[in-house]
This record gives sequence, structure tokens and C-alpha cells, in this order.
Amino acid sequence: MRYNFDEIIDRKGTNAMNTDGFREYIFQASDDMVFPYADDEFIRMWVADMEFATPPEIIQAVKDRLDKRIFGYTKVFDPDYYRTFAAWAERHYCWTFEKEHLVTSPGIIPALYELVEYICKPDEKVLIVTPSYAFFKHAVDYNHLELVNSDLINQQGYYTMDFDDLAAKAKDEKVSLCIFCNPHNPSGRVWTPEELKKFGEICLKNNLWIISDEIHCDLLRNGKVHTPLAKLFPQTDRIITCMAPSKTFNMAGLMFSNIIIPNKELRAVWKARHYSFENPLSIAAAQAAYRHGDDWLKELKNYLDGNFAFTKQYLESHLPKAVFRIPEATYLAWVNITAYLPSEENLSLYFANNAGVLLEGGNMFVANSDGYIRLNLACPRSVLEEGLKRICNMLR
Ligand code: LCS
Repeated sequence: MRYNFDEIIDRKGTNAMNTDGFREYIFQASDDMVFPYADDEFIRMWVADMEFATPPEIIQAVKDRLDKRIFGYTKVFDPDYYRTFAAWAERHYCWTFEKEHLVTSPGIIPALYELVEYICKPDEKVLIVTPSYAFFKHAVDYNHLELVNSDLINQQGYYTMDFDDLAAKAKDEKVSLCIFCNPHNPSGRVWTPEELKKFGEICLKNNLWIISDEIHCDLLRNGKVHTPLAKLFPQTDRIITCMAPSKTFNMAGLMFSNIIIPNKELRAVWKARHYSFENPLSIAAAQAAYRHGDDWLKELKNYLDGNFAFTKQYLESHLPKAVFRIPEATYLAWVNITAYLPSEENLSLYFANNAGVLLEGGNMFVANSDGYIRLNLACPRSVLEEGLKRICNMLR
């Protein structure tokens, strides 16, 4: 191993959401909310960033850019960025896209907020599958539109789409957009090409636009393959693909993501209304990630596979009534603990107070998620072990 994923890195004094933002994000509380644990005693398994250092190749690229010493207004002008990211997409997903279709955004969430506004008329509705990353709902609420949920079918922790329900809901003439998560957060499903085909056909037949949020597409278990939804529908221009180096390389704070908009008119609206400058350090980092990140990603995936195997074994021996399957993608474990805590609604608060673990409870995932906790496993094995020990000791 060239890279050290066992290292414990102190994040104090970095304004990290992970260490300093949990009261606000998880509990909607202010700084004076008190817990039986001091802040640095918590095991943090919540927000989806990693406790691992960003690859040294990326940090070097940022340092090289710093050495140029001027940080004036910046945008992606150099075609080399497109070439580098397109080559990554070709290598990793056997898919490519046209240069003109690529725009960038400070994040996928800000892009969602904008795209919903640009695509939907004021009385239209937006479809999502649930459970869902809550910002899909927030983007719809922000634009004062109606949200339509389609519950995923859950068979012992294996989630599939309810195509009959999706078809019925997509038929509603007011539903004009689906925000889709591929691979899916929080279940970790890597949708198969067959599932994607069926899903896409339902949406497109009913004239829906699709925003395919593929932010987790590099973080797959070994042996799994990501299929961009747009790859299966080369004839349509109504699928917008969102990808980013942020989750993959632990650089969400650099706020840089790729939005691929094939439709000319929508792209024109984006270009007219989106504030399009970028942080020069972020461009340098993203380009280095796509150019030099393959080896690091390979090692990261091995480490994460190890963390998932460890978690599976640990839960089987210490919490046998929990329902957990190793997800096909993401570094997030989605665990049903109803057998141990049948009536607890605010699981985040319960675990923060009683186990000293910060995690996200099912109530944070829009709908169809009662009795679940989501654990972020992207941390050194020793931290993971302590977190699992606390969770299991408390529940047993
Ligand atoms: N889309 C999905 C599906 C995500 O899971 C996340 C982050 C984002 C977008 C964020 O995109 P950004 O604006 O940073 O480019 N997911 C998180 C989560 O599940 N907990 O904390 C963050």
C-alpha cells in the first residue's frame, strides 16, 4: 500500500462540518446544545465526507497552483480539463460526452437547486425515489414545487425500484422531472443496466426530464461497474448527468462538480443565469484527481471493502437481529435496527446521547426509512471498531 488509510488526522481548527457542524446539521440546534460527551469524544459516522487525507498528488497540484501566486477571476477555459475528465469517464465507465455539454458548478446540490428552477414551471411536480438524500427534497421545496415520492421496495435490505408505482406517478402530467440517484444514497444500490433501462424508459415515455446524480459513482465495491444513465439513452437530450471528484477524493470543501447538460436550450439558460466563476485551486485539484487519482482510488476501494467486511462480521456476531447487507456502492452502511429500538424516532439524538456516536437516523432520509441508521465507514479501521463497539454495547 502506497497510501495510509489507518492514519488518524486531527480536523480541529479546519471549520469542518464533520467536527463543528453537527449541532446545526443533525439537530438544527445552536452551539449551546449539550451532550454527555465532549465534542472530541464523539465517534463521527455522519456527514458523507471521509476521515482520509486527500491524495498527495492532488495536494501537490494545489501547491503548484499556489506557487503561481495570483488568484484572480477564474473559469475552466483550458480544454485540457475536459480532456482529462472525459478520459476518466472513458476509462472508468466506458462512456463519453461532448465538450460543449460540460458545465461546472460549486457543487451538485447548488446545481440541483438551479436546475429544478430552470426545468420546472411553477405548478409542476418532481419525482424522487425514497429513502432519499434529503437535499433532493430540499431542492424541490426551495422552488415551491410539489414532491412526489416513490418508495423503493426493500427485501431484507436489498432495494429495488417499484416500476409499477413509478409508471403510475410519472403518468401525472404535472410531473416533469425526476431527480435520480445512481448509485443510490442511502441504500448503496448500483442499479443494473436493466433497471436503469426500465427506469429511463418510464420517465422518457412520459416526457420527464431526469437529473441523474452520479456523485457516488466511483465509490463502488470491487467487481461492481457503474453505468451512467445517459450512456443507455444516447438519443435523448433530457438526461442531465452530475459527477464530481468531491466524494471520490474527499474534497467536497473545494466545491467543484461537473454537470453535463446535453440539451442546448437548457444549457443556454444555465449559462445565462449561473454564476460561473470557479476557485482556481479547485480546478487544479479536480484536474489532478482525474489525471493522477486511479492508484489512490484503487487502494481506497480495497480499504473500504475491508471496512465493510469488518462491519458485516461485527454486526453478525454482536447485533444478530440487525439487518445489514454490504452495499454495492458508497462508503455508507444502511442498517435496520428496528429489532432493538422499535419505537425510537430520533435515532441520531439517541445515539449521540447514549453511545457517543454521531450518525444519521432514518428520519433524515425523506420517507420509507424508519428504523434505519446510516453509518459512514470512511474512517480508519480503529475508529470504525470503536464506533461499532459503542453502538452494539448500547443496543445489546
Ligand atoms: N448528491 C448526493 C446523492 C449526495 O449524497 C451528496 C452528499 C451530494 C449530492 C452533495 O453534493 P455537493 O453539493 O457537495 O457537490 N451527500 C451527503 C450525505 O449523504 N451526507 O452528507 C453529505
